[in-house]
Amino acid sequence: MTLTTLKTTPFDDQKLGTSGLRKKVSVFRQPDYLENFIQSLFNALGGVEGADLVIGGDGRFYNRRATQIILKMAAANGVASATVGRNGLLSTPAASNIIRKYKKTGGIILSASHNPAGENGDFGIKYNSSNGGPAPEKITDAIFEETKKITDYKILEIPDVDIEHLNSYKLMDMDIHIIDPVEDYQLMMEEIFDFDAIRKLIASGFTVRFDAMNAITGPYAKAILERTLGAAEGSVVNAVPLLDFGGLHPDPNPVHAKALFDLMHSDSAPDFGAASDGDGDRNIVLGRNTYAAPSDSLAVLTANAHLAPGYAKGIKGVARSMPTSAAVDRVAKSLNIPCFETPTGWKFFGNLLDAGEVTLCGEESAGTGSDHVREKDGLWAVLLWLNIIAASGKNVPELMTDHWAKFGRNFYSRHDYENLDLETANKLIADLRGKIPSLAGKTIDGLKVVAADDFCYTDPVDGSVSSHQGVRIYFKGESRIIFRLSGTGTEGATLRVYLERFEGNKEKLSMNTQDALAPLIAAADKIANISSRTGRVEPSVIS
Ligand code: VG1
Ligand code: CO
Repeated sequence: MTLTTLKTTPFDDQKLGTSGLRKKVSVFRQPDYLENFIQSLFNALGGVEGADLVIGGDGRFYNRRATQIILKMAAANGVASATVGRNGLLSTPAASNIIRKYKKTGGIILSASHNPAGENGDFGIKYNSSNGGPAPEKITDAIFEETKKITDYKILEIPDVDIEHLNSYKLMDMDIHIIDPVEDYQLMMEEIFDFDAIRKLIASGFTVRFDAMNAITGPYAKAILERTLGAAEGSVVNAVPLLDFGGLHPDPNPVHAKALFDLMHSDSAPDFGAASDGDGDRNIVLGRNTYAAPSDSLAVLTANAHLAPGYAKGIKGVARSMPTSAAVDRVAKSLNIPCFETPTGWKFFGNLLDAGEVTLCGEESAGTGSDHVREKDGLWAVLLWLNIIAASGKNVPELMTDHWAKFGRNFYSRHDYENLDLETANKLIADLRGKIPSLAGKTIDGLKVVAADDFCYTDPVDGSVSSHQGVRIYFKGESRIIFRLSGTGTEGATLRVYLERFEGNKEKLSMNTQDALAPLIAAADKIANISSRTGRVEPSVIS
């Protein structure tokens, strides 16, 4: 066994985005690239001697290779123990749970989440701290600083180690524990939810379809929905995590989860449909002919969470990312609990959850979660929906209709323009920022602007400030448009345009969403000149 220190030079592109470092696999496969980043991470943590780390990922191409490299570097850097999901697999929420439950120093999650996988696809790495959540900006900035000055890294030069068998063994002085990726996660779900009630619901003939999109949630959903809760075999489809996700793009939205949407709008629709993303932290939920869009889903879950044993005492508060619709704000108001608005990305919920200020959190991008872990959690949301259905005796369409009748409806949609020329996109946003002072008071296509700003967030717990989090334009009548650039893409730039309008008129609640938002869609193009600047006549993805 040879412990080596190898010379290296910095890469200039290792800045972390919304959730860690995401690049093409071909970038990660460059000599020393991954090693640079991992050593920079270890350095940014002040060294990892004696640390206990969790390692796992979503099963995509390069997951296993990266796991091997990280284990050899961890041992060489004096890590005390590494807990690894078998075959290097762990969903993001499961990893968060292991860190918290066994009081680990932190975890390295190997995933590019919803980005396509395979040799020509994307790979990603992020670090989660001892609270189980994505490292805050203080740490991600420190990692980036290290990547700029790194000179060498430590690694063991040895053959690959066994990560295929549930086992514990030593690598130099480091303990390696290969664990079942599902077991602890399932135990946690059984504590939060009324499994007997859900089992009864399913036994009564309630049918379920869960699309794991060939990514990490397959093994979790099979174990919990089929083997434990009694859903018929085959209820979970695309259940085996594949290196390239079978060519699917596991971003659960109407475009990439089209098969599920088609099924749920057909004559053979089951009672309940759901899908998750690459690393298992996102979810979408559908009923027959009904989509519980993520912002609405957060609102319905907040209003009904008390029906699940884990939240029977009620919830302390909620948080949503800024572009997420204000549907949940209305529920919070009626429950008389605080509602926080944070920048995009789960790392901003961490402090609020740790401080006990909030119980539930969510993002418009199909992420919902609670204080049970410090990540969004796809299967958790699905189980909470099932628990609510079992306890209330109402199905998804009834829950949605009742909700809108009580609270009104926040029509909401996100339009993504993907793979734009980077310069064009940056200029579009820069010009928008410049326009902010002149917007207030203006009337655009009959819509009166009441306020405009570039979202700047001050963390209520530690006072840290994050600026430039999205251009917000508010219109009279509780409508708004938000513009921001994605921080998770790997090709060009993605412009996200978020559109929202509140409707309280009972006759108009069942309008088509895009129709309901049409005036705002037109105004967005007028304000940002999207089509003339980018040459795009329509978005790449509408969700
Ligand atoms: C996107 C979503 C954001 C989410 C992030 C990570 O970020 O909009 O809500 O937190 O992905 O999700 P962006 O910067 O591309 O808009 V995941 O499932 O990759 O951990
Ligand atoms: Co994800």
